[in-house]
Amino acid sequence: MASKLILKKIQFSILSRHIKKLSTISTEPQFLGIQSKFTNVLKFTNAQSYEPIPIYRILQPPGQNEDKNYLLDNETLRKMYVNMITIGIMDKILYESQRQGRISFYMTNSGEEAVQTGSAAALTLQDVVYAQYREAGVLLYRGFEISEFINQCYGNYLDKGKGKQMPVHYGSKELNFVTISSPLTTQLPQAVGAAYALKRSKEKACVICYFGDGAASEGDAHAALNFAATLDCPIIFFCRNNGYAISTPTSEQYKGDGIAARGPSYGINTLRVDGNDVLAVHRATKYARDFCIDNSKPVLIEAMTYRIGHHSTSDDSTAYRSANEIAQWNAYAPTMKFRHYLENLGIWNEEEEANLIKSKRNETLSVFSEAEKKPKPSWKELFTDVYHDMPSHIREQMESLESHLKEYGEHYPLNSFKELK
Ligand SMILES: Cc1ncc(C[n+]2csc(CCOP(=O)(O)OP(=O)(O)O)c2C)c(N)n1
Repeated sequence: MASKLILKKIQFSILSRHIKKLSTISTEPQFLGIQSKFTNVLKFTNAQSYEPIPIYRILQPPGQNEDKNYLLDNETLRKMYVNMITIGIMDKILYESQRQGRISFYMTNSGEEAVQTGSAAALTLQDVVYAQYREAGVLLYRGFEISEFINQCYGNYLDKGKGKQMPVHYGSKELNFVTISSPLTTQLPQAVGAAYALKRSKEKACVICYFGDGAASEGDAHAALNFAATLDCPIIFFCRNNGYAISTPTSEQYKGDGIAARGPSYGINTLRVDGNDVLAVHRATKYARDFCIDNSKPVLIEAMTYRIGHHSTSDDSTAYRSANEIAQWNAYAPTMKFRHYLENLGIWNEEEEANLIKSKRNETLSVFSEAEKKPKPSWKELFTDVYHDMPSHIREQMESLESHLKEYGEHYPLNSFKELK
């Protein structure tokens, strides 16, 4: 009986100590990793729970008033327009040259001139560019010469890549433009690494990484966005959402509110912009750049646009989209919108347009015929620049080809290759 009483007393004392302990905890512990509230309403959160992210724009359709709060100087405006027209002229000539069998492959930029030019004009040469392949206008704006584009497409001895890459895989160390690689999305995690290095160097610059809506479906895109957010990297993820990944329309690529909707879920400040409005793209990129650099954090921009040309010379887009759809976008082409704006400002006219087209066309054609005559890089360059120091197995292959050519050289077009001094 006595022992039962003692046991009860012990139990009572443990219980009262426990109650005391609970009453000293004034607030409930918070789940780690999120900041949210409790609810007693059980319902799905889905696309309908949110307002779609709006599309920022400045240039209005003809007949509507423009937002006059964003004025760039006339010289910049003209440079941007010249850039947009030049890409179109270069595209036309190179596209036709592929059709004639003079180069092996080409990809046009038609419809995306504003995306490329507006963003490029908001950057500095210190910013590092990682591109996908449809960003020739960015490189042109940074100062890449028409001859450099064409030499690369021909893979002649003046090509910086020494003919090792397919056409349109440009790169320029001087212009801080990392060489394009064909496998989609590889540039995203690499760009984040470069942004992390920039952060550590404390340089006042950022990385901009361009990619398509299709590339955004690769796993590497997730890794890149999450790394950039958690490591606070100064990078602008610039998605060119042009409606298609070759023949796959965006309706089959994702089911949510585009690419922009992913930004907030990664904790990344996000903008959606009218990619056919060069001024809006410029303003958004500048805003993003300032934020990235001042706060050492990433920004995601989704530029809504339309790929007017075929995906590449290997594609016939009329097999998966209507001529009417293309015509509709052609009527709202970004170059036309911008030209209208410049004419209204009184800094562009019909005569200047005709002169620009004529001079750029002539320049491109003359560079083109020069490039075509230039020899290819020495066959030996096939083996160099792959490794910093040539490994023995590559050296053996080079020597084997050398002795083969000594014996059978007459059967090869060796005089179309440059001699290595
Ligand atoms: C890893 C990988 N998968 C597939 C391809 C083939 N491919 C080349 S471009 C492309 C479509 C990419 O579309 P998007 O990213 O939207 O860019 P866009 O061509 O529309 O500018 C595909 C599937 C590739 N190059 N790399």
